[in-house]
Amino acid sequence: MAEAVRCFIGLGSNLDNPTDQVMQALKELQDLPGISLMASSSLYRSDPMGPQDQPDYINAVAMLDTQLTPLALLDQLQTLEHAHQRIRLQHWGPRTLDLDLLLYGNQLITCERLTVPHPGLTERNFVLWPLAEIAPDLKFPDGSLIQTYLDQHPLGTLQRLS
Ligand code: PH2
Ligand code: MG
Ligand code: MG
Repeated sequence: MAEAVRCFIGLGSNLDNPTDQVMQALKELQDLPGISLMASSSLYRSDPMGPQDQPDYINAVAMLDTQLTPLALLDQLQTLEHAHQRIRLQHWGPRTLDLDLLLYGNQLITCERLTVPHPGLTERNFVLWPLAEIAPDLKFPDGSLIQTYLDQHPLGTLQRLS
């Protein structure tokens, strides 16, 4: 069997009880075939990035090991998004569940459906802080350290929930 690859997934929701959406999604990730959930961050409340006339988000990050290929993993994530009644209406607009593949081992992936590392990864405090909580020594594929980006994108109004 192929060796498992360490991956990180960003979770976000700002509709229909976001806390439940994210907690439920973490459970569902655990149950997906070919995926082992290794760790999950706390939940964080964040101000919306993008259009401001939308509710606050709940964000979190999950660490998993998988034997799925990147696109097979993406299929699984999108199936989960659909199961949460995710509808794409507006760019950066409100959503019941967003599951972003942030990192797939040290691989660089650019294809029509997928860009990895996720382009927003090193820019968004609501991704960086939960990621650093579960992987404080993480090195990105380009060799840069997560701690460097935390300094550039401080916690600000981002709130870690207990
Ligand atoms: N996701 C978006 C758009 N804006 N804002 C926050 N705070 N958190 C998100 O996860 C988020 C967002 C599109 O994916
Ligand atoms: Mg997103
Ligand atoms: Mg997305």
